[in-house]
Amino acid sequence: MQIRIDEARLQRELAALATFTTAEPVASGTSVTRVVFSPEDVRARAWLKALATEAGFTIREDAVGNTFFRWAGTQPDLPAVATGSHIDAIPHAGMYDGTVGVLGGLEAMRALKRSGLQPRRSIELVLLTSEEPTRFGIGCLGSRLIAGTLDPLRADALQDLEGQSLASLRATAGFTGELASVRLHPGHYHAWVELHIEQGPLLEHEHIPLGIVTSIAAPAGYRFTITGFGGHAGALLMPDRKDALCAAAELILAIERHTLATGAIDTVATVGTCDVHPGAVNSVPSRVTLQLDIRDTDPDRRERVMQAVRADCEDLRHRRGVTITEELVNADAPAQCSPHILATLQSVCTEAAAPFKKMVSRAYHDSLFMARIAPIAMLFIPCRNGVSHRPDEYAAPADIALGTRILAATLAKLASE
Ligand code: HGY
Ligand code: MN
Ligand code: MN
Repeated sequence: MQIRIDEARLQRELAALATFTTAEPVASGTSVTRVVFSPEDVRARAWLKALATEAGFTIREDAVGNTFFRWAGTQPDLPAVATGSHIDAIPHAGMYDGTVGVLGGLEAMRALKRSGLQPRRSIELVLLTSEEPTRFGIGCLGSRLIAGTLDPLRADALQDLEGQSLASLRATAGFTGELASVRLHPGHYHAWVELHIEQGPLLEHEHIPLGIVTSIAAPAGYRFTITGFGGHAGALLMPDRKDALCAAAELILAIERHTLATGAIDTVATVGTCDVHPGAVNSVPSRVTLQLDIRDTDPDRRERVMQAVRADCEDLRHRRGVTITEELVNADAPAQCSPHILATLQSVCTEAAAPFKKMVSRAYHDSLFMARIAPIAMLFIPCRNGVSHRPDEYAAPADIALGTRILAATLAKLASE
């Protein structure tokens, strides 16, 4: 079977998808902002559905907007083989994160169809809703609901910064029905394989075009609210202040210190947002909210960092007279990829004489949750300087085409089982 990837068309479609954005053009690359259920997200979804319809695939949308593009196999009742990713993009992101897996998956299915393949198992491309935590503070909403790891009522009550709930936003976007109906159960899929840019420097640095992911690190998210005693920046004397931002600064540095102290390269932590109240230059901050993103391939080691941070919070409460509350947003387990799918990917790469490297994914992906209901694996392609979540994110057309071709051959093998 000869699998020919239409590289030029794939590039055109990636460029077209990047136009569904609110980001201003920048000189450093293609800046994309496409927040879930925004008008540009809704338009991008419609554009993608038109492409899939043109390719002859059937379409199903679930109650949260996960969208399933299906190519029926000769034995359609067998559990399907699936691939997919996301098209939502954080503010001022690049144009390849997630989209390579969705448009690469679409082109892989089209290429297999062009090759004359009649898959035994159906092959399904899945567009997963809200992989990024931008709007609702928690990532992988669509795949969490598929996996049953997020309570549907809690999910529908999630709100964005304007106080709009997931329930209302998904309804406005045209997605109705009970969120509980999103759940898929183990056995629903025969296999899941996600194509994604590495979002790190290793493949490019080692001049290797493909990464076969063996495990996905476990992310956890926490929200800390520090409340002190603020007031007039001139009249409130220093001994009378309980400056919430100074306390937050100590907490942020403590998080960095305890993360580095593990000595493990796989333990990473970032305080990515810091909301200061009242946020006026001449007013002593009385309240600060921090969002912490901490990850590790070892969840116990991640928890030990959190214990050390909590001890420092206790010290800050006493020394600075502030209150500090901690809210758990998510604390997920890592995912191990399926030995069988890893072996399949490896054999496809070997047959294609395509060099590959086995590696850990430190970024999380929808595959982290699809692993709860199906055997999974991920296939990485290099990205320039390891840059991601920035407009200068870049993946070479040849790398995207190779990743798509390996994905296609892997899907074909798995669909024949
Ligand atoms: O943050 C992540 O790992 C993913 O890109 N959402
Ligand atoms: Mn991302
Ligand atoms: Mn991604």
